[in-house]
Amino acid sequence: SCTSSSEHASQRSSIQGGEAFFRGVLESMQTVYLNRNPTAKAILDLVHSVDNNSLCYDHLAFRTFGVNGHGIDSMARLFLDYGYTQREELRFPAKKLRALWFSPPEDSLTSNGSGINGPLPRIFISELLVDQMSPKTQEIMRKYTESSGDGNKYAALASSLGHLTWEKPLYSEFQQLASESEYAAWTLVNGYALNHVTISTHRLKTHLKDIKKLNQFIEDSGFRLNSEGGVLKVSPDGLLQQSSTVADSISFQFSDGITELVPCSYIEFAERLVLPQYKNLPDTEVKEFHRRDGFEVASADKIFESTSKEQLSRVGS
Ligand code: OOG
Ligand code: NI
Repeated sequence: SCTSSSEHASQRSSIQGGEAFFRGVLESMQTVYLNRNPTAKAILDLVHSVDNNSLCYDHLAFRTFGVNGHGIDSMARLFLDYGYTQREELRFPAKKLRALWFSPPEDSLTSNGSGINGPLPRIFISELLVDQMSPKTQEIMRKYTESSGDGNKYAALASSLGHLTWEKPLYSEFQQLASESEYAAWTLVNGYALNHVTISTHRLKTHLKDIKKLNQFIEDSGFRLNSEGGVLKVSPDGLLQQSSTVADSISFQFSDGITELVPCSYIEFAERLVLPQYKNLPDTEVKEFHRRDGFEVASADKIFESTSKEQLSRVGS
């Protein structure tokens, strides 16, 4: 039941003998993420302890600066080279962002593993439309991306090492970006680091497969969920339901010696319901491709807020 397959016609790309290496890269990205984000680590452990089964990832997400080759393409390359297929574009005009998502290769080994060793996840990569920002903000983003030289060619390497491809910024530069775009400020200090992993709730085995029950369980366990527009984000067709935690903060030493807490990463949950045309299939026969695929702009717009000052500064749960 934890297998991944798809009917999508263009998903014929192959991962072949590179699969172990590719999964190793993802695993390193995840190690960086788990070491920096105690909430994500604790929640993964908690869900594992209750639902003592293989846990599947719905998707992984990254953020980028859409300027001079440092945007979506810089991170997408790894996934395209290992058999992923580019899918739809999502636009967020108010946030000056765009995103693309990628579906995994069909022939990846059917795996009984968990997380990164389970069915390969979808990939969600966004980019800030740098040209649309104020001159002052653009100047900072251009300064760091340009100073990284060919760093954009090594986005996946940077992500798996947990290293920025550019120098650490000044605190005042971080603040300037934060005043205009929290996404820009996040990307300046986190670079290509994994922004979140998403647990596929419908592939859990216990009552937690119901995302509403999982949300309640997470909150009862003392964790805060992103409340922007309501905790549960539901697509207009009702078939894609998502929620996420508020990002952890991490101490970051700026190049001027100032050390401040900055937003780091969060964890998301997604339940994909069975498409109407398959509603009579017995539960045991339902595969991932029978379920709602893709992403939802209005929901994503609110999930981006998981790293916002407003969500991080909320008191209590
Ligand atoms: C991505 C927010 C959107 C989703 O699943 O729709 C998202 C981000 O915060 O970078 O994760
Ligand atoms: Ni997501």
